[in-house]
Amino acid sequence: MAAVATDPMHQVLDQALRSLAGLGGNLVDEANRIGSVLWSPPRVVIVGRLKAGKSTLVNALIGAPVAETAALEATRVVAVYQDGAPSRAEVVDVQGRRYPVTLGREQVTDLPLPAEQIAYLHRWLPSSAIRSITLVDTPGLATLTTENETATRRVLIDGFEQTRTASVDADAAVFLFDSTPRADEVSFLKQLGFTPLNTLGVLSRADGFGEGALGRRDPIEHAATHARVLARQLSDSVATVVPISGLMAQTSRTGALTEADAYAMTTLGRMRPLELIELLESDDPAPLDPRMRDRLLDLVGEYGLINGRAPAGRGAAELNRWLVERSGIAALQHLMHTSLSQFAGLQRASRILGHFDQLAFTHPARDQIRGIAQYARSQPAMRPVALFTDLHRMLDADPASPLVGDLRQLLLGRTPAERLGLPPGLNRGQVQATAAAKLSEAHSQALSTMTSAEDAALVTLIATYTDLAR
Ligand SMILES: Nc1nc2c(ncn2[C@@H]2O[C@H](COP(=O)(O)OP(=O)(O)OP(=O)(O)O)[C@@H](O)[C@H]2O)c(=O)[nH]1
Ligand SMILES: [Mg+2]
Repeated sequence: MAAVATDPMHQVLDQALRSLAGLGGNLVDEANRIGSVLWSPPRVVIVGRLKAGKSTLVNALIGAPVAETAALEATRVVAVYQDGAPSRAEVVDVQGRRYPVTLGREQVTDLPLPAEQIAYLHRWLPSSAIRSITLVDTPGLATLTTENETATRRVLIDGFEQTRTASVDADAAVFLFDSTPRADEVSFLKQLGFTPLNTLGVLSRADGFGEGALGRRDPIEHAATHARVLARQLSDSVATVVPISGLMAQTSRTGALTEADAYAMTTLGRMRPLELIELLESDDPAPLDPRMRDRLLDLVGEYGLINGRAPAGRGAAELNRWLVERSGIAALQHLMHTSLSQFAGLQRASRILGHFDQLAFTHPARDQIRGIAQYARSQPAMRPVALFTDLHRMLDADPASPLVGDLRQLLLGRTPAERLGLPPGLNRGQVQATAAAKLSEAHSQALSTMTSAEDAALVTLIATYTDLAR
């Protein structure tokens, strides 16, 4: 992955792994194992309630109908979708053993093991859409289907009924809900161990939000407004909330729509929405035949049929463009490839340094290993990793601490002023004065810390404010 080789953080970690391998013995294998994590794209797991639209969204993001979606059939196993050729799949059992799987056209239809023995399905397909992010689809969370929930927990939550070999090692999450998430869903999300910076909320099924396609408000506009409310309510758990119609995104991004579909939609003319839906629900939906009616509802849903007739009049390409635009998928993809990837990278780097610590704990060469990790941590390029690791620990130890807000701001800000939570337009001296004030505050706080997380956070904050005050 030469594209990221120039990233200074990767360079520091790569150098540390070379030093680790240089110690010889089994550390060569360990370094290679950790290195393969370092150089693979971040893994983003899609989680949420049963039938929230997770697999539909996965297909939309990949641009191919690889994940099974259905009103009745639930996703039964965790599935990792990774760019790679040839198109193939393996099943990984709970012991980490791999078994080849035969593919149907695009989807996996037969599993070689009973679902409860499977940790996850590993699917490779050549697709540029997943070249820089690997996607992980999961069975939905629901109190009624505990076996599905167990499958998701097993590979995502450290130490939950699993060996490390069978973990998918996700670096970030997309959390899907089609209304306000339930408390048990939010608590599940917290157990996954991501920070709000590497977790995106998605308000799914935006095309049916509120009163739906026949309601007084446009459901997609309504969903957008509600997403902003949810983003504030869930700010402890997610970076933001993006409204999405996964269905419209899937149809438009997988190329499912044909010119005949667009033409069939135009034959519905300018009928009023309620009349149109009544017609679609009748036994004889002429001018459509029942098969075309079912197909169109599957492809674009009620909202798409009512509102897509005008763009459909300009042909399938225009209808497709309209579906992409209304679906909200571009905004989600943008966030996934910018901030979510960035913070996924920090979580992964933090985990890699954690591997060094674990090795140092058990290995005879512990002093050398500890020295390598310490040297890596002291490099300026690793400062964001330290801030992120401290944020992570503080969220566990004391989420209400004011240090949480400081760490978060330092990670999110792009300019020194932003990082200190200052408004734009201040001069350099004012920014430096604020950093100096924060620095002396951190020094005095460091005299009376309550937890080791706070101790560590203040060390990082002092180093960071010292740089900013200079
Ligand atoms: N109208 C509409 N329907 C959707 C949308 N997303 C998904 N659906 C439908 O909802 C049903 C379930 O979608 P899936 O993508 O399989 O949901 P899931 O979250 O993967 O479900 P499980 O794996 O069973 O938890 C399917 O019939 C989809 O066509 C959407 O944005 N709008
Ligand atoms: Mg599914």
